[in-house]
Amino acid sequence: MIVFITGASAGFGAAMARTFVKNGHQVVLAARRKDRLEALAAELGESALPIAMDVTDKASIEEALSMLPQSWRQIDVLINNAGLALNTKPAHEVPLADWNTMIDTNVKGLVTMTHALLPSMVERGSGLVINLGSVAGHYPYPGGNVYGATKAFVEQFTLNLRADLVGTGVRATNLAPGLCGGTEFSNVRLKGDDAAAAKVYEGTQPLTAEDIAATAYWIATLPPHVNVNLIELMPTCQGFSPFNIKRA
Ligand code: 8X3
Repeated sequence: MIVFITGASAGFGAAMARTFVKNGHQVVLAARRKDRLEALAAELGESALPIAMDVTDKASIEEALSMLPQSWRQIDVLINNAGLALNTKPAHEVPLADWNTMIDTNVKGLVTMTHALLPSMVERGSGLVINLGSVAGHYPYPGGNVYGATKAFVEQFTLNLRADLVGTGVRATNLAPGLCGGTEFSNVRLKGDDAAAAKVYEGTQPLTAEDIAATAYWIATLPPHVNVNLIELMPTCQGFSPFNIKRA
């Protein structure tokens, strides 16, 4: 299989790249950070092709796709992994720029990548789009505001893709993880406050990027007649909050 992974320079993306390559597949590593991509590509060998690109920039996506060598053009699996959370403050305290950055990447970037690669999958009668959702798209929590809303978009977009793709042979999945450690997710969300980021995982045994990679690999290697619409994972130590009722 040829697998195209966005946000491949670290975290889930890098773990997924390692898993697919280890199992004999070719992986296009797409991300903004060229040096990180090249280091990962050097580790993975010739089954990995690094491409520097920004999912929030349509021209950069088009240029990257146009530069793919002929033998790398039939993308079997698109993993829309690039995404981020910014801020844990309540909605009325978050800068609008943070909201827009999340919408640009998690929503518009994911949609633009899908729009670019879906027609060729439909033409070939096979393919798979795995979108990285989140438990934050299923359950509200304080400080989740626009991040959770972008992941709810991912959920509904994926299901609507399924509705349109029935009969085409192309599959779509929303892979929605909960608390996951060992990635830069919380460092980015908390804007470089690494002590606060570490605290998010204190005393927990969170999911790992390898758990997510194993799940993506399982989804991608199921027989072609099986479509996982949605899969939600949490670490065993995570659960649901009770409703929050302000009493007088
Ligand atoms: C991130 C998962 O639990 O931090 O997508 O909201 S959580």
